[in-house]
Amino acid sequence: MKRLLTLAMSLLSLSVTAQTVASMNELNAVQKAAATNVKLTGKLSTGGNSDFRQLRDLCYQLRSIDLGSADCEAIPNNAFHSRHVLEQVVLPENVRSIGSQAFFACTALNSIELPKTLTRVGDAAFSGCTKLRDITINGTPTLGEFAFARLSGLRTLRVNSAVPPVTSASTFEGIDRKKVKLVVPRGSEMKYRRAEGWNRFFGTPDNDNRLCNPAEALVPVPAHLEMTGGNPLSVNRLWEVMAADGLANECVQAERLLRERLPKIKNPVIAGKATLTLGIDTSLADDEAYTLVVSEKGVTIQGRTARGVFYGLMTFDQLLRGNGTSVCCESIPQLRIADQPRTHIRELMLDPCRTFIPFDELKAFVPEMARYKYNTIHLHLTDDQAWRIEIKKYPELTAQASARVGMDDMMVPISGYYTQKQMREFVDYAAQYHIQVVPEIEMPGHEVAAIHVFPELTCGAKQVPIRTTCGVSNELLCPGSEFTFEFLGNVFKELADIFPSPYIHLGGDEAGNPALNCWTDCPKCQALKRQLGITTTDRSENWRLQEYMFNRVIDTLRTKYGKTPMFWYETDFKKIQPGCVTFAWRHGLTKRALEAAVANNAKIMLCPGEHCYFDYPMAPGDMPEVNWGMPIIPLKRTYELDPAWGMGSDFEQNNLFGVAGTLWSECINTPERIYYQAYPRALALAEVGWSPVASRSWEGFLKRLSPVLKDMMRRGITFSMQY
Ligand code: TNX
Repeated sequence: MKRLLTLAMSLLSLSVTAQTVASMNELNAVQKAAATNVKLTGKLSTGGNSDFRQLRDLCYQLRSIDLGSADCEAIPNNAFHSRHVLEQVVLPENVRSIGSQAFFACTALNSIELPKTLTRVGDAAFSGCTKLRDITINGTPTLGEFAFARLSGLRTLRVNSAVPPVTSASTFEGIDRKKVKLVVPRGSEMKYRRAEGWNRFFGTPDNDNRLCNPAEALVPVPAHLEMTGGNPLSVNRLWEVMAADGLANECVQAERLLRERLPKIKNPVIAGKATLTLGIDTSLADDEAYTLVVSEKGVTIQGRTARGVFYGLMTFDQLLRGNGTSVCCESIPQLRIADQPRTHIRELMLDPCRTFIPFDELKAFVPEMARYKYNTIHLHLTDDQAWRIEIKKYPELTAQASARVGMDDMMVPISGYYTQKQMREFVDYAAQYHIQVVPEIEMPGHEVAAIHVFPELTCGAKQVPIRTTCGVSNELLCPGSEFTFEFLGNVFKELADIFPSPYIHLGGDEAGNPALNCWTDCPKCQALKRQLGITTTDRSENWRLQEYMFNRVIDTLRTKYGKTPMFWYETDFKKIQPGCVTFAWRHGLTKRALEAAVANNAKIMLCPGEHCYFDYPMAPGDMPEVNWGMPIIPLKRTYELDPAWGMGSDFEQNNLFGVAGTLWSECINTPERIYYQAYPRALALAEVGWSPVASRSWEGFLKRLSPVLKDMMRRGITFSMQY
């Protein structure tokens, strides 16, 4: 009765306040941003800036959506991906399919009724809807993998079909059968009891994950894997971790992963303990190298350093995961792995400026990267749209430039910054996973947020608003003003103290290409040009000024703080200061960036746009459906990256610094969507950066990818499925 009353009241409030329109194009931008209840009555569009994309990305306050009288046969993939405030949905009466991840992590959704017309619910469609209490299925749709996984709040599942809908074994992954009431038509219980997937509600289903096949379990693929024969190691035993001196952190990590994979061992299935031995072997050739031996009695991991031991543990974790059809396999064959990385910096770059990443979400990103042996996280802390790091000397920066409304067409409030205390905590946390944190402060472009707070940082001390759109701004830091150097010096002083990494990234991108004229008429810049003897007027002078600016800052960083500066390479940077690291990022210009690195004897990071820009869609129609004209980067393209770019072994030894994937966030509007953009391409890049060519193959990768992705789905990590 009480529920009926609540339902009636909520329907009443819906009818009173709902914006009722045929299509989203009838609402203006403000109405979309303000909408909490929307009822659509027309034929719904599904491609590009569709009704669904607008509902998801422009109506950020949307709590209820009524499509009951709309015409729509297919709810698209990702239709309401990670909409955390969406509580109620009425589906169209003629709907036939719900796309993959359509309601992924709609954490406020409270009930759903699937109409009779429905024939398919896509993979992970409702995964992670933790408040979903009631599901009613009226027809017999096929239910995809993990479609109703991780529904910790589920209490009633009502299926009004005497024939059990076809499910996969993973459809109800994580269901707590003591808490969920399955209601099926009288007389059909036996059929449900026997049907795959549904049998989860009646007992523990059989385990398909028996003997791990190491050849199909590991990403990145190891350099050497040898099967040594004999009886496999049974893993359902009590494990004891024995760690050598100096490996306290790895011991903790080992215990954690054993707890995660083997949570239910109360009475070990096999008598006798298994031992995980962690040790140091200084004869190994590389600081990140390790060996891993599986015997009948346990596992021994040795690294040249703690880092190597940690990577051995990440490999062990994947062996335990086996084929991914359950949390853990039952046994691992005896084997020996000898492994070490091809490149020494394997990085993902996060951009909390365009869209802020809350601190806890930022931390959560770390363990996932570590699984695939990434060792660097690059934080893009300032840009035109925000300043995201507390600077004690200039508290105005975060006070005045960390909150705005709007990112392109999304009229969303975006605010937040990291305190220095948080960043220190983050550095320590990441270090437990052997991940270093490299901070980036942009100069001289992409710095409007700082200029907004201190107009004297730019030529003519112009007052400029914080930018709310993507693209490039004309306001640059003024190289002719001493305040610019004083400001940067003070900021870098604090950064150098917070971040122990030997590297600091100085930005340097897009401050002259496309050509900007900020410095042309500025009297201070003109005076500086005279002083430096620069007489050209073809804009090459801009690059000379930039060089002057970089040289001064680079000198400060190196001599005062002992840091190695990094910057985004632009082809007009003819001279690279000795010891700096450049980043090859621009589409089509990688070769020129590499040649410049060789000519200057500099190190270079490979993150070419055509392979490594994970903010771009992975397939046509994939998220982000609306963007500034991003090219598509398929998974295979990422996998095909040759980190040496055909430049030979001298280049690889002397110049190649590592590989990086970027996650610029103009179009990434929830933390979950960072993972969606990153994975599975970040898995391909992890292998590009770690594995020797001889071990790699696209076909092999695809086979090895499958258990990784199953494991991610089980753990509630989202990724693009359109590869
Ligand atoms: C260019 S990549 C930029 C960023 C944008 C990105 C979008 C780079 C060094 N600069 O400011 O976010 O394109 O993909």
